[in-house]
Amino acid sequence: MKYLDYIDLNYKPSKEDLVCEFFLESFEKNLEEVAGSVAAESSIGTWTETTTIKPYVKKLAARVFEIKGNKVKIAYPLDLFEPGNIPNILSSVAGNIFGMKNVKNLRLNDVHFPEKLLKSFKGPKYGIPGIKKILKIEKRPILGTIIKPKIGLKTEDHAKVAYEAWVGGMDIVKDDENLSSQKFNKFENRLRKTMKMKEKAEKETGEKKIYMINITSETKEMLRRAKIVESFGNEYIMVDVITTGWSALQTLRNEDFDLVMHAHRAGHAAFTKNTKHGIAMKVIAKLVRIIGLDQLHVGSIFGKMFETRKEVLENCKVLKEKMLNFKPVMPVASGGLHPGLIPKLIEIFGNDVVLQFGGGCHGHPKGTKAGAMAIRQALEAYEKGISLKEYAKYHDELKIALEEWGE
Ligand code: CAP
Ligand code: MG
Repeated sequence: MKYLDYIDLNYKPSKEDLVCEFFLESFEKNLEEVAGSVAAESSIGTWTETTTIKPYVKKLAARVFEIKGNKVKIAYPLDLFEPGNIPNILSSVAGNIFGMKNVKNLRLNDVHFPEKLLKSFKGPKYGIPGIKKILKIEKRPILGTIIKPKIGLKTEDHAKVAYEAWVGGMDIVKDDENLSSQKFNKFENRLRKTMKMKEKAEKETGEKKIYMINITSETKEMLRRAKIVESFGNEYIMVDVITTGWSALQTLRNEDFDLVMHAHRAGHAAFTKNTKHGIAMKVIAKLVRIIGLDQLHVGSIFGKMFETRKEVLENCKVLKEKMLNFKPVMPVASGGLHPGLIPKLIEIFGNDVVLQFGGGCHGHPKGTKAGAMAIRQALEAYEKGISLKEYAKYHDELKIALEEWGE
């Protein structure tokens, strides 16, 4: 088959096809042929015809069925893929094609998975309903902080900062993405000491508190760490999904731990940020949901990261829209957030969101507990329909936060 043989603009994908939407730019005026080369290379073809091709193999050829400007849609027969195998699917539709010489730019903007393929994956164990039940929080956003400095604190200092954040009003305290089990803060020791502080904070506040410990490591070690967390009766783990990889996540999910899994996406911007080349974050969000993690960073619009409101809302949409019988995944807004942004954040995200404040909690001039109090006060003000400025008149911690970071 020649590249142009992979084009069939009259083809109507069947409901069993996997359909990919690409942005494609070619160097010359041969976009159709380059689209054909993408379909070939991501299914059964290569740069030249081969004598070994059989008529029955052609049934597995991908087909370019729509080209509108630089938007190209390609349909893939279901049998091209192994059920239950995310790495395999990506090795076709997000593999060699990004590196082909005739492709100037290529971005995988969306993937529509057929139900038959979705059925071979677990989906989230808890998702939004399960998380709200565990946290006993029904009608407000969940408030979280990330221990700062990102790494470096000794275990006892880490646990103390966590305690201050919990008693100040945070629901969740999480490890940062690059904390694992470095010599200054070993995993088991951190778990033990921080859990003790969690129990202390729960007693003092009468509120459910959550510790999201980072288990990111080699897969077997991750399973070992998850088992320890589960044995301590902790409810959550966090894992860096990009750096650990799809196969490790499937292994983790297949263990069916009684643990809510928080997906940190450190590294995603290496291929999601460029709108002309790479893979869109909404595709990553779909993969995380299909494999079955329970909450995922989606961008924060107002903070320090790059994503636009449109992109962030698209990420939220794929986490919550109907997808087989998969539970919706809780979006996490994080990165450069502070108490003054809370009304705007809730206006956009609604209540089904985790709002996370790292520097915006531990950077408060009066310290972590005051930072957490300011965040909680900003939420209270919003819930009471009072402006932050007005509420700050009677709440010093919020007043100082607004002076420090504004709204
Ligand atoms: C936020 C954070 C998160 C980012 C990740 C950080 O801290 O802990 O990792 O939110 O980005 O290390 O930057 P700050 P995203 O609150 O101090 O910014 O959520 O976009 O994946
Ligand atoms: Mg971080």
